[in-house]
Amino acid sequence: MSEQLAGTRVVHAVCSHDCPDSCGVLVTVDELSGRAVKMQGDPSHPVTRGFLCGKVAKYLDRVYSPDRLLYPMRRKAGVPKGPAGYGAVKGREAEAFERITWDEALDEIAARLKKIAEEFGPESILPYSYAGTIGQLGYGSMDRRFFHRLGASQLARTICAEAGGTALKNVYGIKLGTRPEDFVHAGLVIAWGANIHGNNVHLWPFIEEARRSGARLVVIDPYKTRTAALADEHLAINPGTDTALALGLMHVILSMGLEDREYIAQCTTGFEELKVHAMKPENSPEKVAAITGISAQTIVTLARAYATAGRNGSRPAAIRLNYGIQRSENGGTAARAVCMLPLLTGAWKYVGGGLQLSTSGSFPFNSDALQMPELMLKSPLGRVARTVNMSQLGQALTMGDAGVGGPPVKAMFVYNSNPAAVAPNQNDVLEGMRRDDMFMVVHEQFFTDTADYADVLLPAPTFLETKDVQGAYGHLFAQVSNRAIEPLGEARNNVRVFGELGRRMGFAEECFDDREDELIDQALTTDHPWFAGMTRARLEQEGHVPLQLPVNKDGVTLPFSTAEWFRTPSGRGELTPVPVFVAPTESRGGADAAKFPLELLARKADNYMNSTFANLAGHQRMELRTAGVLEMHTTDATARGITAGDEVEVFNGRGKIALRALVNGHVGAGVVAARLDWNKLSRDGANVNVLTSERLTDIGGGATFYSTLVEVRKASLAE
Ligand SMILES: Nc1nc2c(c(=O)[nH]1)N[C@H]1C(S)=C(S)[C@@H](COP(=O)(O)OP(=O)(O)OC[C@H]3O[C@@H](n4cnc5c(=O)[nH]c(N)nc54)[C@H](O)[C@@H]3O)O[C@H]1N2
Ligand SMILES: Nc1nc2c(c(=O)[nH]1)N[C@H]1C(S)=C(S)[C@@H](COP(=O)(O)OP(=O)(O)OC[C@H]3O[C@@H](n4cnc5c(=O)[nH]c(N)nc54)[C@H](O)[C@@H]3O)O[C@H]1N2
Ligand code: SF4
Ligand SMILES: [Mo]
Repeated sequence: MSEQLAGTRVVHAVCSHDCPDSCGVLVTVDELSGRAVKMQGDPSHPVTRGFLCGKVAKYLDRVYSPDRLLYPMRRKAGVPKGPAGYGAVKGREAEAFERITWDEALDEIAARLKKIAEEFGPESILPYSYAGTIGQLGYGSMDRRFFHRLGASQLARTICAEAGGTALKNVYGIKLGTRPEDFVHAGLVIAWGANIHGNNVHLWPFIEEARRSGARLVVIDPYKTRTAALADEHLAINPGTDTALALGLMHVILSMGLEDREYIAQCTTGFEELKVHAMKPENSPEKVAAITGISAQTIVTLARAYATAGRNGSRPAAIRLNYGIQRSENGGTAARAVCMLPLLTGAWKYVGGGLQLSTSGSFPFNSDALQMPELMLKSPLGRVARTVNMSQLGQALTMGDAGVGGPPVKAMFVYNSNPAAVAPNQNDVLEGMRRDDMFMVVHEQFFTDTADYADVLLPAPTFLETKDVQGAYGHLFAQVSNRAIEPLGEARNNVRVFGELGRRMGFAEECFDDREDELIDQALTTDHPWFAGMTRARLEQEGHVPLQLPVNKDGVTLPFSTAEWFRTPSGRGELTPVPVFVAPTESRGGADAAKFPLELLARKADNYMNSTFANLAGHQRMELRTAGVLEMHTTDATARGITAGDEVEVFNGRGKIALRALVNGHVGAGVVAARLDWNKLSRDGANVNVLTSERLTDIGGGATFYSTLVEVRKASLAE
């Protein structure tokens, strides 16, 4: 435990970044100055247990960064949209923007939005937000009320998890899985498209504890992540082939009769059909080996180990499936296939067995009360507005009516997101943002790549500066995040901005006056038994409160151990429609491979959070090794006359970027990797997303960042 320093107080907060862990955080605040002086993990949190990841351990650098956007600003007359230059994060904006008051900013936004709504219809206004904060209020409450009442386009928030989340719901009916604490009881852990050490580090100690008791960790990932490097076995699967591998494992399990027939009979539907399909010769280990690049022997061994774990008193098998496999064209099917494995072996029956993809669906927050979708009917539209898919932003902004099926986008309001850097097919996104006939507001903490295109900029607080309530997608505790410090400068949180804007628009409904505590109460108002006793007062007192999940006769929570847990239409685990492997168009087995033969993994950085933190010197130092780098296999480098350290051009039909070749054994032949950054920090003002496509996943309409074909050439010296 930490000693409390004299003259300070300690405030319980929750890390609001888009991470499965949702850490409990203790912020030490100096009473006199009101400044946060220390941040640490809350040791009493049962899952996050007192430590923070490397990114957030340095969080005060972010909060008190001299580069914060602290005041509302307006683009100066005549200054074109887009960055003034590259390499500078701060300093250039003074040339492009002038400071204004909040009143001026809100009046201008309201006037412009009103005019645009009258002239083109309210659906020509597009909100664009994702998960800058995953607090319930910051992620989606007053903002949704505002856009619903306005009649603005709805945004399909698909950029991250929609394919996998929908897949999980298709099979189980609910986003829920093995508790992280229970991984200590596993005998075999499979990290499947899951960079646990990099992206979900609080699961790691539970896995390490299991390994000390003899558990094996197998990582299935085309890239040698930190997790893979630390594992017992790394299976470097060919990208986009996970459906084939899952079917191959099923083939072996069923041929050997290792399935759990009793569990299958009680808890699943569609088994016979799946069995016929999985047993086809096309799913034999040999055929699957040719597709996945994993040997037939390895597939047989893994299938047997997986299916027999948990039997005869041995420790069970747990799959940590994460969102890596579903950022691929057929990633929804792949996620469904993997989700079916524990239904065949009955791994759910054992403590420490099963699968975890996301636990977010187990928090019964009352999102209807927070977001009030019924306000759409009170808008001038008088009906539910059309939906625009955020993973096709380039198309929505550049193709007029054809891109959005209705009035073209004439205004965009960006908050909780940095689409200029994170959205696919970046060249089209930036072309759209450059349009002079589009009014753009950006609510941000920093001068991001997206801020460069704003007409009006609004300052946002960090999670230390605001109050919220939060669930998690990697554990089962609800938490309240208290405001530790006053907002810096003139920062205003999402709730306040959209409430005040509602008033300026003349929306008379009282709901636009609700503030944090009222919204938290509304979020918790439900008679769902899993939230029994979950009140704001209790959360404020205890910091974190566990969900009241059902327990069995031994008092143990065992999701999907019995049929009552399933929320599918059949009330069972659904094994149909049977998953069928189809090679992504953009993969070595796909149609475009002749032209662009290399599979690019356009990855996340271990020390950033998507594009967040990329502008901070301390975080950049931790990422030095992979900054501006293309990781290649020696075969592919040699074939192109490239040696480590060479400048290379990475290109396809959508765009190109200049990077430095790194031959480090992290990728296999045919695969290259580069990671996200801020565009303006790179020499040519672009990041990997100039190469990624707007093609959508097979399920859920998600983005396909990991189905990207490219070619690489040595940069010519003349350039
Ligand atoms: N440090 C850090 N932590 C983060 C984030 C971050 O940017 N940095 N982002 C946060 C966010 S938004 C999310 S959604 C989560 C995501 O957490 P993860 O789901 O772990 O996300 P990814 O890193 O996208 O993908 C995981 C792994 O899948 C691998 N992969 C790619 N294609 C395939 C494939 O076809 N098959 C298989 N088997 N594996 C494949 C990738 O190489 C990667 O190592 O992490 C969160 N945590
Ligand atoms: N190539 C490639 N592209 C990817 C991915 C990938 O793996 N590869 N990952 C994808 C995934 S999984 C995701 S989730 C998306 C993430 O995309 P985004 O959700 O856009 O994530 P960030 O880049 O973290 O940007 C979030 C922004 O929100 C701001 N913010 C934080 N808190 C608040 C707040 O309270 N109010 C307001 N107004 N703003 C706030 C932060 O300052 C930050 O700039 O990126 C996707 N893009
Ligand atoms: S980013 Fe994730 S691991 Fe890091 S402090 Fe936040 S919740 Fe915890
Ligand atoms: Mo994400």
